[in-house]
Amino acid sequence: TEDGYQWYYEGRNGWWQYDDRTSQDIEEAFKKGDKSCTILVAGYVYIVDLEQLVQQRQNEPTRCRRVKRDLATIPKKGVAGLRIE
Ligand code: V3L
Repeated sequence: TEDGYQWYYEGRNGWWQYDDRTSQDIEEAFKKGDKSCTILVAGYVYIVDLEQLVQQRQNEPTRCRRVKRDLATIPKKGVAGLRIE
């Protein structure tokens, strides 16, 4: 985002940055004070719970990952599954 923050979801041993568009959508919901935000990932609907700070696939609550808002400059695994190397 413009103020240098991004949204991340948890991987096995680090954090993945959301793709830019999704990160912007989550940020918009966050700034509005929404409790949750619906996103689409590879054809699946996920709910980002902005109070619990988790994302969950709709109707599949076992598919749950922590999420966080942090500086764009933190170490990360990559963006939306594409590794940085
Ligand atoms: N953006 C992109 N892909 C996602 C997202 C998202 N917000 N959420 C889930 N997936 P689940 P390591 C992740 C993918 O939670 O080695 C990473 O992006 C998810 O991809 O059970 O464990 C990597 O590509 C997974 O492939 O619904 O850190 C991959 O895991 C699939 O959706 C491995 O990362 C099911 O996730």
